[in-house]
Amino acid sequence: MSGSGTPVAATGEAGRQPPARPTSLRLAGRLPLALDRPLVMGVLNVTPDSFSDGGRHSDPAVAEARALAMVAEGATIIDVGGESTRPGASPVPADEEIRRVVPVIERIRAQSTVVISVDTSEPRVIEAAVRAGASLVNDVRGLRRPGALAAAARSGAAVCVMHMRGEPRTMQDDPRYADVVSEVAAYLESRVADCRAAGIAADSIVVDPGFGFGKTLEHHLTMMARLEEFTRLGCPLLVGLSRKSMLGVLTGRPVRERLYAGVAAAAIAVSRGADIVRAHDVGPTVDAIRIGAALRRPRE
Ligand code: 7PM
Repeated sequence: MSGSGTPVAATGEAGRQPPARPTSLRLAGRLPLALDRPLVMGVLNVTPDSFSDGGRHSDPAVAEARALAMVAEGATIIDVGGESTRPGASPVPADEEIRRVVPVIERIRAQSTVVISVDTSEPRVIEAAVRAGASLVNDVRGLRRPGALAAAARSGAAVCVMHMRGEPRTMQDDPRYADVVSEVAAYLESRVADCRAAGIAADSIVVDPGFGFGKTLEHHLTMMARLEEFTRLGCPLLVGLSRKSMLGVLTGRPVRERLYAGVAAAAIAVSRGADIVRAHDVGPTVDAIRIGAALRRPRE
């Protein structure tokens, strides 16, 4: 199993053997999730202000129907989020986040065996969401809020720790890195170590370099070109590129017209080692990542 104690340099010095990545993800209260093929995590925003679906899913019945449609299109995970991480968005009180996500999680859980993930940074939301049926905690803040890491560990859920420079409010204010890949990898490595120290199993930790979170186009292109370096952390790798501004910059297209760019990016990310792709357009992404998987280098 990975995470056997020796710190892993993500910079890949010659001669260092990276830890083998787990072939399945251990989840709260259910069978492990096989990672022998890439998976799609469908995005379900239950905020009244989401940039790409305009809060159309804030009614629990509508959100449930959207989740089941994504399952039918081939999503293996549904990521339910009640806080907007839009740059400059105002914070949502935990009670409000719970009111948004818990009824939706309960409804999906009652209708489907799909893996449910909760996109949150708040300890009380983590607790309530896992109790309602979520088995993965996806945190853009990497479980750095006071109490979040402990709440995730107590819940038994798997976690996805993502890299973000600063906070949503400030993350796009002139981000600078000497070497974006090594800095992001070093951050993820330290978050994984903290998760392990809090008692989270090595095969319950997913890492995500955080496309769109405190990086310029140049940084994004560098992370894509060198995506395989993140697999050396020894954890399953998740990426979210769907509808993001880098696709808009490269194509000149607004959010509603970024489908083809997004599926191209998903296929390439999978060909370079991504195990899970977070996407709004599930059906097209399922097809795209089949191509990416077929074009993967044989794994170490
Ligand atoms: C505004 C800006 C609204 C950004 C929504 C977003 C990721 C995530 C998000 C990701 C993981 C979006 C993002 N992105 N979680 N949550 N990885 N793990 O485009 O890239 O959906 S929110």
